[in-house]
Amino acid sequence: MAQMNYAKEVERALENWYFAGQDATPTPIFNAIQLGLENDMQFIVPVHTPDSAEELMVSAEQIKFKELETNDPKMRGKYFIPLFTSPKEVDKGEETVVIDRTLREMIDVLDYRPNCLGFIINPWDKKMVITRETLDVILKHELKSHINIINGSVLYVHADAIVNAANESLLGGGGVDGAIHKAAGPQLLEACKALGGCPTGGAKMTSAFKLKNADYIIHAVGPKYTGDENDSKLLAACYMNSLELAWRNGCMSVAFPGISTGVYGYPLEEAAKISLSAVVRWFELHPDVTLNVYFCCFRAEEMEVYKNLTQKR
Ligand code: AR6
Repeated sequence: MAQMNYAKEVERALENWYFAGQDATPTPIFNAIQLGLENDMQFIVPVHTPDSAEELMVSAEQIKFKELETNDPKMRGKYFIPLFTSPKEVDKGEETVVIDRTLREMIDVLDYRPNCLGFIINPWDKKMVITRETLDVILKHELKSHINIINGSVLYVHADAIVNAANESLLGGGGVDGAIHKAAGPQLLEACKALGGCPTGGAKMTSAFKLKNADYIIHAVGPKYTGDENDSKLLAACYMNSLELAWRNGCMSVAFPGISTGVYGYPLEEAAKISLSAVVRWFELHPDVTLNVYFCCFRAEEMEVYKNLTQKR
């Protein structure tokens, strides 16, 4: 993966954290930051105009910060350093000169900045305050693939890959398939034509085209529910093949709809159990891989089923 993509994953995890609402866990964000730390992830840091880039490397004195507006005398003069995940996030606020710095370098800066309380990632929009204490927690966080249940359409979740519930032709249809094709634009259909279809249980990948919250679309073909015992094998295969494809293409995050639970008629609870077991199985088979997986519940009853299942576990 390219260096900047780790920061992008932080940005995506932050978007989803806000999208998921109050009870959302920050685990995907911690995963993204930890993985980024291990891979020299760079953030964009606002600076006063540097005298020379070289001087900046040594002193880091030019880093801009925001002092706290507070009446508390103990907090006076204390501040946070802003870090941005992308130029788009920088552009949401006041104009500034910026430099790229690895998170590791920025953590070192804290050692000789006693008044600095920590960092604010993306302060102009969906921000996260990382105090020194939060940073300690993140540094101790154990990287681990994670399942997040999200209330909302897969189309609005930010992930390297979003999964489409397609049919064997891969040429579009109703439900989430129709919505994804509409959002991604006509180029998606052209790309799908070139794939030559896909058997039930399989998955194929394209670019996300006009869909801006993802880089890839994985077209997974779920089974039409018949009640036959083979249904569950094919549905599990869809999830496992999608994760395999995502991982082989360098993705760190994948968002799923409830494959086969709409037009294809798979009973919700059964399908939810199969999807969770399949993803957990894939995690077990890949203990050294960290993936942020999102199950997107478009309908209230889907959320209900996933919540019940995950609370019991
Ligand atoms: N936006 C987001 N999620 C949706 C939407 C939407 N507009 N519509 C449905 N879902 P389905 P399937 C969720 O029926 O059962 C197509 O015609 C829905 O709540 O889209 O696998 C294909 O071309 C459910 O969780 O897919 C195939 O022919 C999930 O998407 C066939 O339907 C899947 O429901 C596939 O049927």
